[in-house]
Amino acid sequence: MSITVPAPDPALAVGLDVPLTVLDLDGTRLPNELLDPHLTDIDESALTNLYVDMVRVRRLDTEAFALTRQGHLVLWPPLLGQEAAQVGPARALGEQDWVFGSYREHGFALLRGADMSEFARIWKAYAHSGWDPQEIRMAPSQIIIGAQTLHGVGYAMAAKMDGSDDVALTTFGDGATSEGDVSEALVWASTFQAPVVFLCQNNQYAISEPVALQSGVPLALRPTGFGIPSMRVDGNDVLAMHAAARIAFDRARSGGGPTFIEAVTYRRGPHTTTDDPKRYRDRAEEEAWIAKDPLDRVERALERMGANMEAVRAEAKIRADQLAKEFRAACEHAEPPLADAIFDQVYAQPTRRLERQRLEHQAFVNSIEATA
Ligand SMILES: Cc1ncc(C[n+]2csc(CCOP(=O)(O)OP(=O)(O)O)c2C)c(N)n1
Repeated sequence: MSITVPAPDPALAVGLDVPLTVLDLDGTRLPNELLDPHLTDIDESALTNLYVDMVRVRRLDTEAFALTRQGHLVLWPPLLGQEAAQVGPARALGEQDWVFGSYREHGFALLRGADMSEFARIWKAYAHSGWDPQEIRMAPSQIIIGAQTLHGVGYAMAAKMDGSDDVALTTFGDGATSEGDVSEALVWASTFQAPVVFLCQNNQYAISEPVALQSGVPLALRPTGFGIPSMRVDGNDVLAMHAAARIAFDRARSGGGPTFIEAVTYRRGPHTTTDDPKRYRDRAEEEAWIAKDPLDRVERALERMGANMEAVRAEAKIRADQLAKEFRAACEHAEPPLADAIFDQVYAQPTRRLERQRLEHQAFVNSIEATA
C-alpha cells in the first residue's frame, strides 16, 4: 500500500464564513454550486421521505424522554434539534457502510434498522450494546468521548487494505474535537487516506461548555491542518447535510480519502435527562434556534413544491406514533439480564480465568442468598 500525505491547503475548507445551505428558513431552495449536483434526484417524494424520517426520529426522542421521567428508562441523551444532522447523512450511507457514533445517535440507530426492543435495553441499562453491531453495521454507542473516531478510522483502514468498497462514518460532538483521540484519528486517516467520513455534530455545547470556550477557530478549519478537506454545513438543513455526506462518501469510496463535515446545529434539550441547561444558557438563545427548526423548514419546502401537507403530516404522525408505541412496549416489557450474563460476551471463547470468575461470582451470590 502506498502512502501519500496531502499538503496543507487553505482552500481545503468550504463554508467557513457561512455554513453551506440549500433550504432557506422559509423553505426556498437556495442555489449551491457544490451541493446541487448531488441533489438532482431529490423530488417531492424523496423530500417527503426525509421529512417522515425526521418526524419519526423526533418522536422516538420525545417518547424516550417521557419514558425516562416515568421511570421506564434510566437515562436519555436527547437529540431534539439535531434530526437533520443525522437523517441527512444516515440516508446517504450505503447498506454495507459502518457507523461509529456516540450515545446521541438515535437517528442513525433507527435508520440503520436497530430493533426497538434491543435499543430499549441499552437505555434501561440492561445491555452494553443492545443491537447486533454486525447486523446493522453500527458499532455500540460510545460513551468515551471521541474514542469512536479511532474505531472508525481503524475500520476504514482495514477496508482499504481488504480492497473493499466500505466507508466508515464516525460521528461525534463539538466537545469531542478537544480530545486527543480525535486528533490521533485525523492523523491516521490523513496519513493512510482512509475511506472515513468524520461527522462533527456541533450542537454548540459539551455539556455546559460552549464551543467558543473550546476552539478559537471554526471546527471545520481544524482538519485542514491534517490535510483533510472539510465542509461546514447548516446542520439544520437536511438537504445540505444529505448532499455533503454524499460528496464525502463518494470521495471516500473512490479512493479520495477522508472528509470532515461540521454540522452547525443546536441541542435544544438538556445534555441528558440529568442535566439542567437553564444553568448555562439563556432562553433567547434557545428561541433563536427554535426558529431554525429542521422539520419546519422542510414542511415549508414541501408546501412550495405543492405537496398536500395535511396528508403528509397525517401519514408521518401515524408512522411516528407506531414507532413510539413499539418503543414504549419494548421499554415496559424488557426483562433485566441475570448478573451472570456479564461473563457471556467478554470473549468469543471463554477463558479459564473467566470461567473461574464466573464460579467465584456464583459462589458470592449463593453466600448472600444463604444469609438472606
Ligand atoms: C473521555 C471522556 N471524558 C469525559 C467524559 C464526560 N463527558 C460525557 S459527555 C461530555 C461532553 C461531550 O460533548 P460533545 O462531544 O460536544 O457531545 P454532545 O454530548 O454535545 O453530543 C463529557 C465531557 C467522557 N464521557 N469521556
